[in-house]
Amino acid sequence: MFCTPSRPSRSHNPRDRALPDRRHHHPDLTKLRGWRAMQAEEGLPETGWEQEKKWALRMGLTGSDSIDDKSIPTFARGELPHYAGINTFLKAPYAEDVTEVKHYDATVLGIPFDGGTTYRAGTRFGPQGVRKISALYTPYNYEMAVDLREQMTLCDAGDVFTIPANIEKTFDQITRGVSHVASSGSLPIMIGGDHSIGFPCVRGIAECTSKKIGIIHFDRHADIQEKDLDERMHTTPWFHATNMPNVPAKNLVQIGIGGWQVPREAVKVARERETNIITMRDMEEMGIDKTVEMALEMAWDGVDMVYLSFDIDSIDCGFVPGTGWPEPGGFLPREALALVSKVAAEGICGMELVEVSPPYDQSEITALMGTRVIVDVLGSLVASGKMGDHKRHMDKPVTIPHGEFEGKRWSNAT
Ligand SMILES: [Mn+2]
Repeated sequence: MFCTPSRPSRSHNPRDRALPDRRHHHPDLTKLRGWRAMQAEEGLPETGWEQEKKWALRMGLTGSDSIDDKSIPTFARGELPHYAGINTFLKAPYAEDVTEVKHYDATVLGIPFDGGTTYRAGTRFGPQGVRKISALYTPYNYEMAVDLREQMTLCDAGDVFTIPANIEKTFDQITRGVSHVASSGSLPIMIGGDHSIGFPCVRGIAECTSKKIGIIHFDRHADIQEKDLDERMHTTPWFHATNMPNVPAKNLVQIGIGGWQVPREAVKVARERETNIITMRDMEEMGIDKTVEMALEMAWDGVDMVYLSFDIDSIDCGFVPGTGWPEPGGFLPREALALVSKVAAEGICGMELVEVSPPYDQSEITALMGTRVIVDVLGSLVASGKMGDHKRHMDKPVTIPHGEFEGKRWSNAT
């Protein structure tokens, strides 16, 4: 018989085993995050999940008699199965009537536009690509010990109606859509689209407030020149955003900049406007915590809220091939996720995920990475209790009229 006498035997009393400090598999086990997260799950409610199951049976009819699990409906509704259904982001409710977004803590809106692209296009399919792969996620994160479905409300308002051949009209549409969501008090989460949308997205929030906004921008590229190829392209959002009186350039913090694709024109503007650039190498040398500490200090200095812009190409192109301007030497996925989580833990007034281009993607890994950035931000906002903090600053809400219609669409109902 093999035995290990130095190892204390495990108690067989169930009451003892339920107590974390009585676990003896290893003396340090209870110090690990893995252990703490396992215990924390017990404290999370399940009411949202119970409600969703009942809702699914109401919407999708009860399942066949032969199915033992009576929560399974005939028609797939909500989270399960992950391969089925009509995909909104994270299978969140579709706010088809966008006047309803005010009922949700956060609203996802797609911005399918790649007219600002100066190399590879395809980001007009970004929102649908991200929504599709987002279906494989549950709303629960083990390490954060958060369950988004239980701890926040989320909807997907669908896409802004962009005008493919007209950047300026598209910008106006985006600003209008974002300002509607921001005015409602819901947190706007934009899925691009190329990075030209950064300007109209920030403008949409800036128009709803008398307060000041800082920006934390993850990218390999500075994106701050005035024009590119004679237009306001995806290389230009921060020039125009920081022209707005309540978006000071000194509160723009750009993290991950570097490589061989930063136009010198942009550097001149960054220098003139005194933006703050932390290169990939800076981050590597300082470490994640110090990088975030500096970034937050500079972005939040004298402003009331911070906007988060995440260009997927800030991650090493080996992980995100499906993007418009791939560049080697970027963040590792773990670094990027840790950075955005820590930034979000201080609160944000909105975020955008840009430059996911599904036609160039492989096995949906770029879209998957983009999804992770968004859900990690949401998880961090929930875990830190900062979800909804931006609302009080939306002191100049805009009202956009809706059309009049009564009856049913595509229906025989009278
Ligand atoms: Mn970029």
